[in-house]
Amino acid sequence: MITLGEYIIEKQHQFPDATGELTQLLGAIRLAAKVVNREINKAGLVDIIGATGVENVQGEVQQKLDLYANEKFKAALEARGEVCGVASEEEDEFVSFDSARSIDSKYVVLMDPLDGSSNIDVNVSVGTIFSIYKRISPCGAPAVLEDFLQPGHRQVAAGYVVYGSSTMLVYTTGHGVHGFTCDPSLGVFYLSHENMTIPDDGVIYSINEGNYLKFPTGVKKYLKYCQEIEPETNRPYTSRYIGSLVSDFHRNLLKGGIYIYPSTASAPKGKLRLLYECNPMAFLIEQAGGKASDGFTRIMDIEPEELHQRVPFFCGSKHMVETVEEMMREYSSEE
Ligand code: P6P
Repeated sequence: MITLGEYIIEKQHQFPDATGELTQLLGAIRLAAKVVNREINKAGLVDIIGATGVENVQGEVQQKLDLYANEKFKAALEARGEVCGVASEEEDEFVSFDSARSIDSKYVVLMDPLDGSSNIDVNVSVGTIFSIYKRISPCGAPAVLEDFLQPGHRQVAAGYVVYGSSTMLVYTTGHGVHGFTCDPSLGVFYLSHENMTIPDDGVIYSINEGNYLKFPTGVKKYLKYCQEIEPETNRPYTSRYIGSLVSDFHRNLLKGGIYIYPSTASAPKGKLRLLYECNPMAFLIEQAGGKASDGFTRIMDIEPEELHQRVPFFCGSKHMVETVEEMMREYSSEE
């Protein structure tokens, strides 16, 4: 039984300039995850679920736990002094940490503090997603926008917390994907899934088929392919869609599968955000042997243009993503 903290320290020699700062940073995320987990587990018992009536920059009504999680992760990251700034789904602009202990720090964090929060009131699992970069701007100055608008292939670490039937923290620093399960009696994350890999093929597809009529032709063709009866290729596949990216991603990572949130007629760039949803998940899935693209371009090669930009997202088992990409290319002229 090795704890998350012990594992990070044991592996920190893998970091190019292991000075313990990234170790400290991941420790801050671990702490905030425990605090948020505690509130989620009793959300039904205290006045903390439900909407605040306030809209975030996405135009989405913020759930109280969204804001709670956002504040706890920001506070933990600022207090640990390894981060000079944070960008969040719940913040219109990035937040620079200008205190003496943070202004010289060399990392920035981008996060979705509580993804899928509309599921909280119905007791469906939700998650936190985080993405970590080295700053570009010089130490001693506040973080600037360019520190956050970096392509995904420059991430130094990424991960998620899934607050499900058990609470797990899954992360990568570019040396494989490793999962830790929280023992609620001790509040300790123990290594439970070392070197997680996604099967090259799967039989699960995750997509909101309610948007079918608005999908690109390539996606419609892929859904038809998934639903054809061909036992020798294990079709028809199984449709599983929780409405919580972290939960769908985590299941597909373990069992094989594909998650698709494509562009639609009403959302030409799709719904998911490049910087704090797609890039971290893309880093994880590639480290696990899978693939992530916008249907045409590798997610981690997309040059960001603004903090909350959205991209179409195809992510999961390598062969499944390649199959739908082929159909997207074949029918792209019909859009
Ligand atoms: P829809 C949650 O809001 C989220 O960002 C993801 O977690 C989830 O997969 C998706 O949106 C659900 O969106 O449009 O299908 O309800």
